[in-house]
Amino acid sequence: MTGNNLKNSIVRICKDSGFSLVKFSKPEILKSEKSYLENWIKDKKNATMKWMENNIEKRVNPFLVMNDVKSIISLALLYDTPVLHSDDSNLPRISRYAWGKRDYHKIIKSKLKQICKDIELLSPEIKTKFYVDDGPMMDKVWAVRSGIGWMGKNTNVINPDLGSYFFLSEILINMELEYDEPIEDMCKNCRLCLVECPTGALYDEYKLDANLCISYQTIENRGEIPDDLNLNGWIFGCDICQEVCPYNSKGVFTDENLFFPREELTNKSFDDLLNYTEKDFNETFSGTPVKRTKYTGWIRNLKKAKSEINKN
Ligand code: B12
Ligand code: SF4
Ligand code: SF4
Repeated sequence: MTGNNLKNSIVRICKDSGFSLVKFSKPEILKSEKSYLENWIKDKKNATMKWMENNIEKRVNPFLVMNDVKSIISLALLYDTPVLHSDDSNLPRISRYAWGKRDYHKIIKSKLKQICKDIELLSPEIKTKFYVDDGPMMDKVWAVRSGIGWMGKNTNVINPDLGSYFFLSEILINMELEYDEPIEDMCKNCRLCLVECPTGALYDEYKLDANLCISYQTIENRGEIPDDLNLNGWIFGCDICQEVCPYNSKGVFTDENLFFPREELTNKSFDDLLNYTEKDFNETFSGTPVKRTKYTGWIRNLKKAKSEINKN
């Protein structure tokens, strides 16, 4: 099979499995990204996410992940649905990526496992390896290099037609395939995300301080949330800097039923959710992203967000 035929076959396999975008980039050691990442960590912008300080060499060097990698395939899987959060600001909000019935890591890993099997069947010399989110790969960097989208000022990867409500993943492959080109940054003079981020976490264009980010505080922080950081009703994750982005108003949605919000969470009050026992919490959120905050984080987030609403 020639390079182009192989690339087309791979794109078809990935698209048949539900991925909207499949783009290819050249594996390289990430030099400027490494120094940006190191400075970001030195400035403690990673807050308590200590794991980001580990394996830096591996995260910026795809050859340490797969020594004979020749192409990196970036994939985007849409997760937004036409369902909107209630406009009642007295109700707690869970971010769109997490309110569904199953954790995206599980959904995507099972798709990628099958895709890699199918790709390896195309020729006996092909070897692949896949990652989504929790591996030693910088998902956004490879997505930008392959032209999936540009790095937005809100630090999410944005595609001009699809917006930014998609998960990113990669397949590393030992075959040289035609690389795609990065695309233009279309943020231009817009600064809506910086203006609307309620906590100042986007402290400059393309720069995020996790300490101030509601998403970090409600998902990753295992300790106390600073008193003066208002959660604005969000109890798990935060979508504000994507909701205000003009590229997310095109009505492009997933057809994956598992990403649609769970009925038992729709229009529930703070008190309804505070009534969950640890057992209820574990049963309700088993196999979903919300489980990550654990019961103590769940109750902490709910109590804090409720008290802030009561003060307003
Ligand atoms: C850590 C992490 C977080 C942290 C930090 C977020 C962040 N902006 O980095 C927290 C917990 C806050 C977070 C929140 C969210 N996350 Co998150 N997160 C990650 C994770 C695991 C690593 C990202 C990372 O390395 N950050 C470190 C910083 C330094 O990197 P960076 O901002 O990307 O910058 C790099 C380059 O762009 C470049 N760069 C950027 N600016 C500049 C400037 C210069 C001058 C140079 C030279 C280079 C450079 O260098 C940097 C690398 O060194 C990735 C998964 C992965 N494995 O990559 C998911 C990931 C980024 N998250 C994702 C999502 C969906 C979210 C949320 C939307 C979830 C939610 N609704 O609450 C929010 C969005 C918040 C936001 N505005 O970014 C998706 C994004 C998909 C997309 N379309 O872009 C990812 C890719 C997960 C996935 N596999 O789909 N996340
Ligand atoms: S996720 Fe929320 S808090 Fe974090 S940068 Fe975006 S708007 Fe700000
Ligand atoms: S809101 Fe505007 S500045 Fe922010 S990411 Fe979207 S287009 Fe870029």
